[in-house]
Amino acid sequence: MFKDRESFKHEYVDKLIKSEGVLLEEATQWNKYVALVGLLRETVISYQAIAKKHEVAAKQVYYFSMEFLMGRLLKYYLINLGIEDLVRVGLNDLGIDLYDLLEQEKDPGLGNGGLGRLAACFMDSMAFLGINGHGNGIRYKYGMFDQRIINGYQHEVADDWLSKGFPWETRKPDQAVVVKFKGNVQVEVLEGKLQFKHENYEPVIAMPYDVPIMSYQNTATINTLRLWSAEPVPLELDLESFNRGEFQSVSRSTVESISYVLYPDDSSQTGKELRLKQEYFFVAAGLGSIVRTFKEKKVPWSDFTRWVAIHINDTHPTLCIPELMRIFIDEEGLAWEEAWKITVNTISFTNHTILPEALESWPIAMFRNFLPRIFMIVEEIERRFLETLHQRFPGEEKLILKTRIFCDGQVNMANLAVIGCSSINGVAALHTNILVQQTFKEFHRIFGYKFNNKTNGVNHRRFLLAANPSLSRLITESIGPSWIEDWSQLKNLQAFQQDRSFLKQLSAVKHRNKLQLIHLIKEKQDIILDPFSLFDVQVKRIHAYKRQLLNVLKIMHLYNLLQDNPSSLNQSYTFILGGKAAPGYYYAKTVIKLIHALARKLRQDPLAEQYLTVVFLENFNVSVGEIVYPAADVSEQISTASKEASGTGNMKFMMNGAVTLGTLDGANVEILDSVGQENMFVFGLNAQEVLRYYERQNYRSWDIYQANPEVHRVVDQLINGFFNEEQSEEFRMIYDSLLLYNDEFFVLHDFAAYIDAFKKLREAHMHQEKWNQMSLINIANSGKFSSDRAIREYGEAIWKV
Ligand code: B1H
Repeated sequence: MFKDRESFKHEYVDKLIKSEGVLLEEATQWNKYVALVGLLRETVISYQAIAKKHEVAAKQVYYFSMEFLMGRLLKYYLINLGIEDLVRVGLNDLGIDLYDLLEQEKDPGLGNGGLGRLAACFMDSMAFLGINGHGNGIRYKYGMFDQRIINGYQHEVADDWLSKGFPWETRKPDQAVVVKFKGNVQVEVLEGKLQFKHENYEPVIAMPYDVPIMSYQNTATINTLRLWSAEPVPLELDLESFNRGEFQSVSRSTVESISYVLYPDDSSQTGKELRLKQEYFFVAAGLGSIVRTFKEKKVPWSDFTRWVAIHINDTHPTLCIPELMRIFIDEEGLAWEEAWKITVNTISFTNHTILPEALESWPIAMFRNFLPRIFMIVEEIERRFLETLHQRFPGEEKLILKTRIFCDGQVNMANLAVIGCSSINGVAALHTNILVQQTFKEFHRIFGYKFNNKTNGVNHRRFLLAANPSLSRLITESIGPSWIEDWSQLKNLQAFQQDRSFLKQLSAVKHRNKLQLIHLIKEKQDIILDPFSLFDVQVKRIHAYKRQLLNVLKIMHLYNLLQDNPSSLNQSYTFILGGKAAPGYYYAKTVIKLIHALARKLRQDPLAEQYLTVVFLENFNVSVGEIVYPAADVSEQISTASKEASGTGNMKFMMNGAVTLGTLDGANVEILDSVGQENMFVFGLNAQEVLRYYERQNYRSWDIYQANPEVHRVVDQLINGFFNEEQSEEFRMIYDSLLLYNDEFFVLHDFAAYIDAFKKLREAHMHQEKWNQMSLINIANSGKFSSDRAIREYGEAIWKV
């Protein structure tokens, strides 16, 4: 790459001239940023070219996901290439501050939350471990909206992230794919075989944009994230085929709407037409390009599974199953049985949620209209599936009802996915157990061998090495640098448990990171925080099951304690909450307003102000997360047990030394296994208890409200003018959710246990050294939650690479 600083400077100035057409003196910050990215991208893709030349033929993994929350790439790639210092100093010589260029970069928000960020972490770990693993997704023109808070209310602003271009991507017109919607299917018999001809369809050009993926110091494996953009068919082609009556013309705007915007709701599905179009669009495009590449190998179709693994990230890409069948049968002339065998063995599936409102289904009429040929194939898949069911489980009507694909006028995507894949995994041990015992219990009887667990992981090089340089330095000074490439080495930090000087340094690091977060909040929101206060953080999407409300009620309770006895708190607490609400999710938006109302109330009370501060972090995203995780003392992971499939923020906090206050939900259970009871604050109902309540319907929130005066008091304060005398009805909906609608998420049930756990936490925090030990033990045991561990498991057990 760059031999030394001088050669970097030379190449950089040259790049500015050749690609941006400006001399250094004339260049804008944007020019300077684009030139630097251009240099790095060229470097990375030249490694890719070299790697391809030397590559021994290897199996390719394709990770299909509607979402990839990549985060900013520039700083991360400088670290991965090992040239951060060289570039910083070189730019400095040229009068450029690297920090300014880093700030030019947009954070591509092509995802909602955990599911999209998991896909990004997995891309890194595949490249790190030398797996040829490529991402396949959608290049949304508008990503996740920007959140603005005005007067305590969330407003959504379109995320025009491509306005000036995205310099990491390369458009590949030679690799475009035509995707066909609607129309009708003609069936003919040719040489004794059925032939299916799709006519009068609406064609869309899928245009790929490739982003090279390189991980830490591994120049031998450069993978590709391929994102598809929808474009109209070129006019020449259009006229020609149009005259032949082969297909229908579609307006430019109808076509472009397909890749126009990310659906910003990660917890409910509306069955909207456009979403179904998006799903088929990126599935058909991706498979078209995979099959094209495979055919260049000139090996028989029976070898497909040896060379290709396709993974579907939740059910959103489930159409991979019928689409691969369509390609094999209609385009390549395979028989059904052979096509089915290859398809099932090639595809694997991860489930990310058991929330019923998030499980995907499509009205049959809509499905048939948009995808007539795919519909026929899904019908045939179900026909054959039911045939085997009747043989294996005669007379078991309930089994059939729960596993069939077409039911109540809907196409059930999860059932299609389970039937058409070879592996189904949950994302944490508890979640997988619930899948097997509840959600898919009938399927478990039929396909028990398909089910397995792969506990999530996060990229510790992004969320520890890159996001927390102070802590990384301390770790490397103590145990050497091998932890960067080998997560299991973090365990060696345990040896420093009794090392006073180490523990002091650990708390100094935390202090420094708090100052950084304080700086950010001052700049962005003009709020000043106290670095000596305990930072208690809950950042994640706003959702009833994640129970931001429980956190709010806890803070209100602390306020009440203070009112009753001004010396009841002997230290200052800062509660930081952040996250986006889906635009149509009125309850979640009301919770955001409630958090702001509470923040104001505390600010206006001179006594409370000394002890309790609430801040709502505006526009939480990957970049903000990278500042927040390293600064947290306490990680709030308080979802109703059984509801959070895994959680991944919990892991990011843990590896940055925050202590978890949480329920036994998702991966919290495994965090507890790793650190032990003494190093985590656990409370509340467990999953079994929650599920039993649902089953027996014998929970009465009213009884708790009546029995517990502290609960009674905070619940009343939601509507008695405590926040605002004029608008005491503002939070009626939240009040009603707790009492009138019987508190679906057991907020009142868990309140007392939560307060109690927080009290223990407060006491623990008073012993500074003890607290620092807890923090250390969390870091030392976080290695298991690296996505390197998760991807190694996927590679070995599922993809067979
Ligand atoms: C998760 C989603 C999700 N589970 C629907 N399900 C979406 C569902 O746009 N949609 O329609 C988008 C996303 N996301 C999360 O996945 C879980 O809630 C987390 O617990 C888990 O950690 C994460 C990664 O596995």
